[in-house]
Amino acid sequence: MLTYYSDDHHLHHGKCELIDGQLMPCFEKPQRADHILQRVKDRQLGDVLAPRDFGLAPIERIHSKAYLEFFKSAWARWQEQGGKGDLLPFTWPARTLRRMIPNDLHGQLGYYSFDGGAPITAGTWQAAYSAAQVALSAQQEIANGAHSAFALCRPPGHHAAGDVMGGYCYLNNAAIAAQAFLDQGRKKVAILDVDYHHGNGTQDIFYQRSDVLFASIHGDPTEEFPFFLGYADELGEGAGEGYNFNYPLPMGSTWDTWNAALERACQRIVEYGAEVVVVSLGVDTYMEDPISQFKLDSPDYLTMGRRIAALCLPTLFIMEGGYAVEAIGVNAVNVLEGFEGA
Ligand code: SP5
Ligand code: ZN
Repeated sequence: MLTYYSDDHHLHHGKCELIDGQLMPCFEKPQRADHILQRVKDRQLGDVLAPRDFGLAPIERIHSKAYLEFFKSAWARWQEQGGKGDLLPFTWPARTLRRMIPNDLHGQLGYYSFDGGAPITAGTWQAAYSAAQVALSAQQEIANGAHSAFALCRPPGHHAAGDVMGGYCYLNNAAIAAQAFLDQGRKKVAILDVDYHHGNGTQDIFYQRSDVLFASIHGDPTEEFPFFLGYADELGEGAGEGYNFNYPLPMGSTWDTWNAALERACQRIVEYGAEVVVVSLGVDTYMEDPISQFKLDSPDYLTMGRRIAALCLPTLFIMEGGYAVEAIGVNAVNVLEGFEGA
């Protein structure tokens, strides 16, 4: 399997995030992708290629121009103000406030985000832009006839909606790739989101559409981030009704529970008649993950990959979360090796 990867991810390195009342070093850090790349090479998964540049047009199919313009220019505006440190939001248009776009940089940052977990640094735009190009390059590989490809994206994307960043995510790499398949003539794309957290951004983007089926297995949002989306009764809306499936699982879930949900998700993908599968591949379901509460073990990721392979569909793997840095390479590449029947 080919891997697409860009060193540009190093340009994004947030300093800290608020966890349990404490400012902690960001869990979403460059070493994550470095470890995965190293494991891809150690296991000789296949060649590692730099992305092509498909420009902004395929990104604009998912994200609004206003949002992209804001994101791209935010750091320079912050520097003009003499800003020190990362650019982080601190006020959001919650229920009792007006959903409007103020002039102020931090006001706009609140408007275009849903949490304080997506710091903008000097290189964040370039890193996120390159991650989207990595996803598009791997997508193109499959469009050209490959059965699978791995997009080693960083920063991740599945929490980002059309004009909202958050949860370490800025551009929704999986959604951008899924839309590219459709724009090239495919009619039915399934997104299988196996990250520990619900892919709220991806769900929102396709919630009213039937050309993308979204299925997500994740920590029960009653108790887990992102809290405000990801419940089992969210089935899609309008034309999208019946094309959204959430499998929230209790804290502490082990492989057996997780696997039963995977089986149900796979059945939906088969019933749908998907032509291609995009996997939002987070490995923060791992038992040692520092911010998550599932109990998958490293060999389980091989089994996961084998089950996804049994769908017998062209499959695009897009890297999302996973914060147990020492094990992230083994776990992510295990899914790919399981898929390939290694
Ligand atoms: C892409 C992705 O995986 N994003 C995840 C963002 C999660 N941000 C919220 C983290 C809350 C962690 N709470 C941990 C409590 C540990 N004691
Ligand atoms: Zn996650």
